Amino acid sequence: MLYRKQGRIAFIAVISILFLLMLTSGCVEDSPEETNTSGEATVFEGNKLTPISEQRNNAIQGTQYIDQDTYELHVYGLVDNPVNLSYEEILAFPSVTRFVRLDCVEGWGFDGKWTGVTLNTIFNETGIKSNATTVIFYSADGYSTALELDYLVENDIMLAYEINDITLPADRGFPLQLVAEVKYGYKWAKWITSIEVTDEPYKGYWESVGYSNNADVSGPAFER
Ligand SMILES: Nc1nc2c(c(=O)[nH]1)N[C@H]1C(S)=C(S)[C@@H](COP(=O)(O)O)O[C@H]1N2
Ligand SMILES: [Mo]
Repeated sequence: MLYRKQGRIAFIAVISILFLLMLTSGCVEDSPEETNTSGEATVFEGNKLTPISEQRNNAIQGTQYIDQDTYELHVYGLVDNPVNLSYEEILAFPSVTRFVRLDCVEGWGFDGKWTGVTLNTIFNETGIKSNATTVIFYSADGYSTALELDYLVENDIMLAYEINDITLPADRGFPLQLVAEVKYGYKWAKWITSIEVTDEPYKGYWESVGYSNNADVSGPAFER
């Protein structure tokens, strides 16, 4: 009798441990419960995401508040067909979603799940003149930055409108932030209103005071 009772307890213990192991091992990784109380995604493709509340934020003039009903993204310069895209038109393009880390040159960073439209999709609408080399991003706060056309095209870089499955909050760049993968945070323009395609090198807000215009996170922060 006693042995039988111990056997049953051992059996229950083993099942409980197996169940706990299953819960923590990733067997339930893709369950829809991978969100926090704000409805934010907390994991994406096995990568842990930094909650928006713990993500730092940097802006030269504070938060910009953009009205989505009157917003237009202007794309012009060395293109065949300049376009003015409404917020709705931007959302209607095919979207991409990726896990990407933002590293500010000051030493902080965070991991996000980003959703948006690629510049290749937009350039497909506008066409690009063959002599184009550089793309400049202008923002509502007077900020600007630029990247090489080849970098944007080859890496299929996106303009994000969602972070961790949440519409980009105003303080984080609504309606669009450039997800400049593997580049320092100062290339990640927020509140983008215009995109100019050019054949001249361009130095943006931080680049013009000495920050690297290449801005690879593995490279130097300052230009020598
Ligand atoms: N329009 C605009 N975009 C901007 C900035 C800014 O001041 N204005 N700061 C840049 C810098 S230095 C960093 S580190 C990132 C921070 O992005 P986050 O607020 O999404 O963390 O935004 C970049 N984009
Ligand atoms: Mo930054």
